[in-house]
Amino acid sequence: MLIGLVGKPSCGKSTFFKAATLADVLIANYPFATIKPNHGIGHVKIDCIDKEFNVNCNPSKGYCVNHKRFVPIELLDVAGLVEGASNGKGLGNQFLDDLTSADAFIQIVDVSGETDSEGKETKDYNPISDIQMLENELDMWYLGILKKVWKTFARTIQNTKADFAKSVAKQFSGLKVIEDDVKDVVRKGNFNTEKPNEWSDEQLLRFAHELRHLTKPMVIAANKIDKPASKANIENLKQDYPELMIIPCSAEAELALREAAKHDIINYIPGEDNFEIKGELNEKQKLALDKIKTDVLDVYGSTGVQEVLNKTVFDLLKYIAIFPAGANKLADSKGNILPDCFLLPGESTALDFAYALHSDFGDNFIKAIDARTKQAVGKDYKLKNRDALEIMTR
Ligand SMILES: Nc1nc2c(ncn2[C@@H]2O[C@H](COP(=O)(O)OP(=O)(O)OP(=O)(O)O)[C@@H](O)[C@H]2O)c(=O)[nH]1
Ligand SMILES: [Mg+2]
Repeated sequence: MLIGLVGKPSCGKSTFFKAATLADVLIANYPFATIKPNHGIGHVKIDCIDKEFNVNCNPSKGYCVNHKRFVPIELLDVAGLVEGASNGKGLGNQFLDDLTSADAFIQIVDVSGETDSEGKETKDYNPISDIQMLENELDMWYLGILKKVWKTFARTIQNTKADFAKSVAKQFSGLKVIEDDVKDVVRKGNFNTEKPNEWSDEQLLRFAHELRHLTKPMVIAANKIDKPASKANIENLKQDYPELMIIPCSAEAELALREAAKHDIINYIPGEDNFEIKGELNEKQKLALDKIKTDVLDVYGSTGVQEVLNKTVFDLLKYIAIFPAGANKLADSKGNILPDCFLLPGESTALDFAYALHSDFGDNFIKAIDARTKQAVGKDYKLKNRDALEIMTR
């Protein structure tokens, strides 16, 4: 699972990334602070099943606090994108190629109105056009990728009478394009798949747009909610983009809380609406934490960063979390209880899960046992979120 953080310069991508990963990255109040991409591990948060079994788990990856399990996902923070990037403005859009294999994007939008379209400091800026700008630039990026090979590709399809959807999915599998996506796009857009060689530039752009839309679904992280103008700007965004998932957040507040927790100043579980002060605070720390409490947590119920990650994985991508678990014992051979948790597409079956564990498990699958009910299920059993299963093999 790879999720890309995209947005205009200075919207807070690196701050969001650092809050989610605690990796050491540059955060700065000038545009194009990030040049090389930052790759790191963040987490989605689920109710661990260890509570139901009256045990405490020992995750091999991620961690668990108070029966809240944090399951790792990969995050990528890239440079800022500006209007005209496809023509080389700013840092261009070549750097997006690091994101071709991303499953989804989180678009960070600075809703404070304090940075302009290029990320420079300003006042009373209306962020409404930022989303449109970014989507256009992403479309132009996809168009560029398609155009590089389209002529030869389209001619070959036409000459060999190859299946259009299959060929496109194969050619662009690196972008996570699958056959069904292509069929969907073709059906909706009425594209002539017999003669792709004759498509106009406008048609190819429309195709790029639809394909990008499907293969890089996106949530909006409406960032900097700790600033005064943010609330009204979010309402406007929601009105203008009713079809988008818009989640308020303050990356800066989340980063401050996670760092304070790391330094043992507070107890804080990401995504919660409160924290507990542990040690002696100096006046500055006290003020900063008070401000986070009153301006962010009390108003929005959390900093929103964890919610953005969870909604991306579970609501937008519709993934589910599955635990490998022995029907009779929850520990692995080393005595670790429920060490693993897998994120799988929502449509997955028991057999898909077996293959996710190991191809041998898939090849030799007999049945799966539900660790809760001890009932056996077959290969076509449709997995449910937080299922705990043992795979029985030949
Ligand atoms: N008030 C407030 N400021 C924030 C928040 N998130 C980020 N910032 C500030 O916004 C500025 C830009 O943050 P970065 O994380 O470097 O932004 P970026 O999107 O990575 O910028 P580029 O790498 O230049 O594209 C910094 O001064 C941050 O401290 C937030 O939630 N609230
Ligand atoms: Mg950055």
